[in-house]
Amino acid sequence: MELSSKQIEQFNKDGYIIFPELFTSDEIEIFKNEVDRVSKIRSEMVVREGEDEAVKIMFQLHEENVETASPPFRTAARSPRILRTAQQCLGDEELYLHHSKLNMKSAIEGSAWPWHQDFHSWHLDGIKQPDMVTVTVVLTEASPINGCMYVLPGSHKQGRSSPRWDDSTAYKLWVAKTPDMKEYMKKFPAPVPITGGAGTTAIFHCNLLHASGHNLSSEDRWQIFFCFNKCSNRPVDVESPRPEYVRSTNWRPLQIGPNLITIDQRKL
Ligand SMILES: O=C(O)CCC(=O)C(=O)O
Ligand SMILES: [Fe+2]
Repeated sequence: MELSSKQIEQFNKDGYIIFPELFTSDEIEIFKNEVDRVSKIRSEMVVREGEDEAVKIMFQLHEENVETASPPFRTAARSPRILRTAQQCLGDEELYLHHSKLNMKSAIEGSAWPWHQDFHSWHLDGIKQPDMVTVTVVLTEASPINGCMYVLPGSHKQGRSSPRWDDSTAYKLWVAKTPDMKEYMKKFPAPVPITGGAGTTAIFHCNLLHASGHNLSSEDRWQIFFCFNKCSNRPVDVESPRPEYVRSTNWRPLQIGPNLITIDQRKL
């Protein structure tokens, strides 16, 4: 898959592009079976919460030789639809994955992610330049009622705003300060929801402000995130680095692989 120069221009201007139902229903079926399989694994990379131990996040599905390794998600991360899109938006062919994670926002209980820029945490990981993008694929239909993501168009352009640490939600992360956020909402076009059928995919810049709401629906919302960095922008050493599954040190450039996700790749 090759983006047109118009699409790259749109990415540079708005900070994101949405591709409706980029993965087929057969591919989504394979992904969902993988989600069921991996979510049963007991590992620090499978984060559970609450009394019923519902899985909240699963990490590192794209890697080899880890407990959560998933050949279909590994193939997806290297597919032209994902890797080539990231390469084109970053204007660099040598990329690696800083991490991947699958957020399972559970029915009724799955809570909001406040407005934030991802690059805050990644800068603290030792990454100097905001030359990173995330490709996210919705694995279940995404809608406002099930807590779909929203992006604030063009907000990546203002650079990094000074964040505040927020531990009031289940996620605990650096978020945009409320007075700043009110200003940004006046300054930039209205937030855009990333909605659509399963397989809908979006790419967004690491400084783009984004958020998502509570899941008020009766179905879980599953969404995977592949966070790419330029190999030339790999992190410098930091004191007490976060674990490998969120701050990868596998800095070898990813090679483009097959485009289609097929059942055979389960055994790869
Ligand atoms: O799952 C979501 O809705 C948002 C997740 C997110 O922004 C993040 O993991 O940084
Ligand atoms: Fe985020």
